[in-house]
Amino acid sequence: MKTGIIGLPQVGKTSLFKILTKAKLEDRGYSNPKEIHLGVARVPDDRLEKLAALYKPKKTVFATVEYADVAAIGQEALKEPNLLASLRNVDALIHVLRVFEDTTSVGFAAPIDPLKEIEDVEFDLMLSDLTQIEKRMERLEKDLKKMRSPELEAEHALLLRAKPQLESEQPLRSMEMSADEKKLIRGYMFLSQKPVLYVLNISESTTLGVDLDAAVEKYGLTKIASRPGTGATAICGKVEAELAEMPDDEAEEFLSSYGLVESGLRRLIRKSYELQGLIAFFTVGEDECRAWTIPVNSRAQQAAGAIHSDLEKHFIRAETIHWDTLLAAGSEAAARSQGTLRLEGKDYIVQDGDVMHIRHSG
Ligand SMILES: Nc1nc2c(ncn2[C@@H]2O[C@H](COP(=O)(O)OP(=O)(O)OP(=O)(O)O)[C@@H](O)[C@H]2O)c(=O)[nH]1
Ligand SMILES: [Mg+2]
Repeated sequence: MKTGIIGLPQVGKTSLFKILTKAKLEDRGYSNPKEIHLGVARVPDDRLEKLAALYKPKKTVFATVEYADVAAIGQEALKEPNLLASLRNVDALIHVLRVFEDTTSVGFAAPIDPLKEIEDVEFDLMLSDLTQIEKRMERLEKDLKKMRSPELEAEHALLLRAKPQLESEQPLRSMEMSADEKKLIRGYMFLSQKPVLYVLNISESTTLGVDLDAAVEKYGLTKIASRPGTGATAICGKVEAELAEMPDDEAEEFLSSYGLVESGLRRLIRKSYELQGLIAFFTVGEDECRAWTIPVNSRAQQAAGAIHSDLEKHFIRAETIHWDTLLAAGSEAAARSQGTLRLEGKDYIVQDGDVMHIRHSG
């Protein structure tokens, strides 16, 4: 699962990438500013931390997400084949919007207007998709003249629906599609179809005592964020950059001095995880407590496959309990005697926050 960080030039994309992945880019020999930076971030999870406090395992393993700091969008950028290819390859987008003023740098003469930034970047994404559709349709129409096939006809019909959608400046993520159509369209990796999280990069002075949801409302993103496959949040890049360098207890104090209860970065990572329809289940023990990432609505047997393909193959049952029920019971033995530790079969739909022991044969 990879998330691409996009946005107009100089809005704070690389800064966000650095705090997300704790990457020290200058140490890693990224010499070319056009190079795509890749890094991994830990998905913060209070539930796993609490489970680890109960089990005191040797190792606690958080879920991770991969981020790509692609490059600025705009001015023909999407016509560059390398950039376009890496952007097509991501599963979701984080779109950074500038809400900070920086008088010390040049080029910040433009007024702060996140809605305009969304419009501009979305336009480029849609234009790139439209160009791709037009090329493919030309080819398809030629092929269909030679030979009619139901697959090609279905594809053609779908593109015929997608084209006017883009022409009327509606991203493909808001087009209704059946499961079959989604499958059919997947191979195109359309940019405007990818789920997007808009991130307002707000200035440190406005964060004082301001809650981050209020920023989303203030800059007019609430309505946009309710569209399909779309979310919005805010962070203060400057504050987060300082936070990233601090030990946890100091970080907490620092946050409260800004009137914040939670780091915006934690929320951001979690939101981008949710936006992709991902949930976590846990395995626990004295050796290791660990979060595993699965798509929402996964069955228990598929979830076992996230751990190991053998567990999926030889799956018998899963001992299951929700994380907070387990914590309230205090131990698995106590939960078992209370009857809250259940045995679930292969078709059980795993819930976000389930703790599971997979029983298997062989
Ligand atoms: N005041 C303030 N300045 C910021 C913030 N985030 C980034 N900047 C400044 O904005 C400039 C651009 O930041 P980058 O993170 O390099 O932005 P970018 O979007 O990666 O830029 P390009 O890759 O060139 O498009 C730098 O001078 C940063 O110091 C912020 O939250 N507050
Ligand atoms: Mg950059």
